[in-house]
Amino acid sequence: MSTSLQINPGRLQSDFDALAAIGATAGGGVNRPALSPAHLAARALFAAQVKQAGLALQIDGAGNHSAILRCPNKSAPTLLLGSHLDSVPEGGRYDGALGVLAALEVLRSIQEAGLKLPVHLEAIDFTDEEGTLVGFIGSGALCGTLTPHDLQNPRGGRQALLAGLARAGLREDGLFTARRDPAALAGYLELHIEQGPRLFNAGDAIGVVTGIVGIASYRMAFTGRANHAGTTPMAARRDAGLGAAGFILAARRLVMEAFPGCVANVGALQLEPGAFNIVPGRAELALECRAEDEDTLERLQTRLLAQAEQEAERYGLGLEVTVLGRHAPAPMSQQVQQAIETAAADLGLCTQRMPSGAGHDAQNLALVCPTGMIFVPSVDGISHSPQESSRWEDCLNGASVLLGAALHLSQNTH
Ligand code: HGY
Ligand code: MN
Ligand code: MN
Repeated sequence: MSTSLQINPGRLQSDFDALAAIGATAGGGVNRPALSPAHLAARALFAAQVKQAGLALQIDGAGNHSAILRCPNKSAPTLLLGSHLDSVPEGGRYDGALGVLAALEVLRSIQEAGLKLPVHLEAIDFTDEEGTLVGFIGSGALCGTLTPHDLQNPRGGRQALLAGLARAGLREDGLFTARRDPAALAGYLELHIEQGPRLFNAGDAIGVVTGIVGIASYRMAFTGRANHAGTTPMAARRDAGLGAAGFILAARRLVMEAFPGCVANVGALQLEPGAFNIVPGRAELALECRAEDEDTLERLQTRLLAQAEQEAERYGLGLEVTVLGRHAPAPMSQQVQQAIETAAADLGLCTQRMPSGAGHDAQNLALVCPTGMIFVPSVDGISHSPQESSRWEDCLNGASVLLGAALHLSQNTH
């Protein structure tokens, strides 16, 4: 396979800068929640770049946007490369964006070189990777893991989902038409920033992802009794805020003492009615927990729910728990990991194999085709923040490894 083939660094840089300007926030971040006007504007830019490159543009029933470079054999399978253009609220400009634009750049470079591969190539931007609405709408629909039940009480709320779908011109029942026949997929490769400190601290250029954590999301509410903040004796209160506070601290202690390598996070907390002079009668929190394997995730979920019950009892409170979503841990393909390492070695880049503590669309694709991820260093490991950044040289290395691995994989599809 031609090793002289290279990506076009200047073109990737100008695409990246143009995209980062969409939904840009102070401090260098972006705010492009799934199917928000800013996200739709980012998709419009991607579509324009695809057309400008003379590639076919495809938008499926789940809103996934793709550039397609077909090979001469019409019945050939498709090698998918991609990531996501949506962001978390007040997020960073590299998370997802780098992977989508690098995938597009790989297709353009191969097209310009006139290379004829035995597979079709597709650069895809998946809908709602960040779970602002549901979580993995696009890759879940494509892989067949998304169900109508997932849309009834999603973690972003049903009204926000319906508003987003309407804004994007998508229909609930249309989402499921995005499903692909796994036999039509040769594999999936995703370039992504690590979003953690390992590569940056080790001075390694490329991370070869071995597996992606499983993630469970809950909405929890501790329920007590709203009362007068001035006249209700401290010992007589049924203060819902105490249940939430006790649980947050106990969850941290539980994970740090009994679940090494796992995480639990309460990312949102709301006290109601929410006034200076009312003892809160309700405390609602958004909980996520993550583990690298199925059994540990199961045990972690059980222990956290038991802990919540304990805190509710301690403060004389009720407890409401709603499961909002669960994505299984996913091992990455050995074949794809090998292709990534070979591509990095061809470029003289040092690699390390590592798990992903972040969730990714790849954990859905791993269910239906050989899947792998390429990580590049995040400066100080910061992500999901306007301070998220990666050295541009590392981003270019990642895009070059994506090109090399795609070429390797395209020759070894079976
Ligand atoms: O939340 C995550 O782990 C990913 O960034 N979506
Ligand atoms: Mn991401
Ligand atoms: Mn993210």
